[in-house]
Amino acid sequence: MSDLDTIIANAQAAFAAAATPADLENAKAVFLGKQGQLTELMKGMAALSVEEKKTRGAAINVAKQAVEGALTARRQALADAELDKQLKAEALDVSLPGRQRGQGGLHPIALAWDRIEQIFGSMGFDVADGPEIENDWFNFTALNNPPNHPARSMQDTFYVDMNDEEAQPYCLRTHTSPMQIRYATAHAKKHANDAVFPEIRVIAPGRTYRVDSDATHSPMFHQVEGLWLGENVSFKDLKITFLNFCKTFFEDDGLVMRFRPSYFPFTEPSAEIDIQFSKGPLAGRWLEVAGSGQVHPTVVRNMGLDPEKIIGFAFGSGIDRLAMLRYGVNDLRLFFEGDVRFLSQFR
Ligand code: 2NL
Repeated sequence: MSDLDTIIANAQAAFAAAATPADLENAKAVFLGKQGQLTELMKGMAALSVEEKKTRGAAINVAKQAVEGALTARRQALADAELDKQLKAEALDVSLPGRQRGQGGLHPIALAWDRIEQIFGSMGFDVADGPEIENDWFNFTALNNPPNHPARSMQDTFYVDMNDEEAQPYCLRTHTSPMQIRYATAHAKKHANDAVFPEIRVIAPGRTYRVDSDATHSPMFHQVEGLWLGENVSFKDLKITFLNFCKTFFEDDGLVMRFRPSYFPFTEPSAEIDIQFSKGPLAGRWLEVAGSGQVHPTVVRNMGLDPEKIIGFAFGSGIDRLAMLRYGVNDLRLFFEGDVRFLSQFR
């Protein structure tokens, strides 16, 4: 084997052994670099005669082309292998099912709440809003609660320590009435000088709090109250309004309603409202769904209105109970556990 054939064979072996492009470039330098074996042979031709230069030069060139060919082939092979590796790593299985986004939904209490606002809205009722931490005036006093009424006791009401001994006590509101007192007070101020008093028609839905926790009571629950005040608003209006609400909310046109005498400090006279479904698993049973009454003159006065002129009614109902009856839920606690198996049924 000639010296050139040996160089070609060595170059081919060295290139084949190069596992990376960097290895390959190092191997290339050994044969084709400035001090590479073929370059050195070229330099060595200076001493040869013209004839010898021709044949030797041509032979070296053929060898150089063979080495360059081997180099190019190996470069391509390494690049192909790299691309192959990358394609395998990034393989995309187009037959896999797509990733699905979990579908959410409104909580049944939120659904009931929305329906309540929608139905009363259709009868001209505005929606009031207000703080969940209330002071003594708005939660108790304005509503004609006597100073030592049991509802004010620490056993029934969550008190909030505001670090201010001088201020009136603060508590988590025990009903949503305070929002209506605030709403009516603002309304009275705004229209104090109007020739004709514009009616107040408002509902107050929201979270309420009482020290109470068992199978049928949650320390946080939801209430909706309604208030309709004007110069000529009567119990008849309460009856037609609430009956229409119940028929629509429960989707039962044959539903019937009755009033039962009751007592609340903020209304006089007062009545419990019972309903009876005409269909469904609860048909024929009387169910208590709200308390109501004509707003007490003292409460009307506490709103900044004249009880000799302004009269009307109010009612209060539990949204949680309305939702239980509407959606057939038999345990109040299910609403507050956050179990998806329960919640997903209302999507
Ligand atoms: C019940 C009883 C009731 C009211 C709430 C009310 C509000 C104002 C003035 C007068 Cl601003 N009354 N609210 C009246 C009667 C009953 O709720 O058992 N609720 C679950």
